[in-house]
Amino acid sequence: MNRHDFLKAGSLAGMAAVIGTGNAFGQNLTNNEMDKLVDANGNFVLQPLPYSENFLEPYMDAETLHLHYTFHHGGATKAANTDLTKIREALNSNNLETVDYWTKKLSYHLSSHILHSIFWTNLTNKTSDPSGALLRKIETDFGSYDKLKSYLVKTSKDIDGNGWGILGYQPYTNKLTILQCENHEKLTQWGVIPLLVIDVWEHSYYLKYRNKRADFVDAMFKIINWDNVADRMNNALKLTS
Ligand code: MN3
Repeated sequence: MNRHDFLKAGSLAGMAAVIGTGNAFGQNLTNNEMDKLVDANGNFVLQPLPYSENFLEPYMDAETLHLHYTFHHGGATKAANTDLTKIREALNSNNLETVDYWTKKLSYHLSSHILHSIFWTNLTNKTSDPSGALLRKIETDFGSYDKLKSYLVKTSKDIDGNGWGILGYQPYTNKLTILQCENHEKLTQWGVIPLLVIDVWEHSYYLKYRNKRADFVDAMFKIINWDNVADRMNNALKLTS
């Protein structure tokens, strides 16, 4: 499938070649299971690190790694389970009063779980440079590895407050890209593939619905193409099959 077909079909199958099939993050992670973020019951789990706590010395000290992994990553994983439980309770009791709060919390904690799981597996105990297909893609999208490196270094150092520097793949444009991520989430869960989106910017309803965003959202459910949503879900499922 070429890129045009990929975009036309809204298919994300092309991503499989980039991120590896069979798991969410990468082929070489099947050995350590660090990428299995949920257990058989759908609860979030903190997997063992793929190395010992002093493996990254001296660049990352064992004590920092221990605290970081156990209390920050581990704490977020635990909290994400609480958030999910609260959302399930709200849905079961038909009381949506608190779902904004818990959804926001879940995006914060689950994004932490996801990004930390990637972070630990991104690191090893020897220095290397990108090569092969990754290097060629970097050269196409950034000019050279040196340019990517200075761009990622600069944007990571300049993040306001807490956050992450991220090199990512944008499937909709088939490009590697850099993100400055403040905190963890800005209400996203990293890696989520949009299936159904509702545009609630004012420009999408102001002529007909004036200030009544709620009426507009209700009306959208008269015109949603669920076959299209189903297609998008099927394509997304292929990533992990
Ligand atoms: Mn951290």
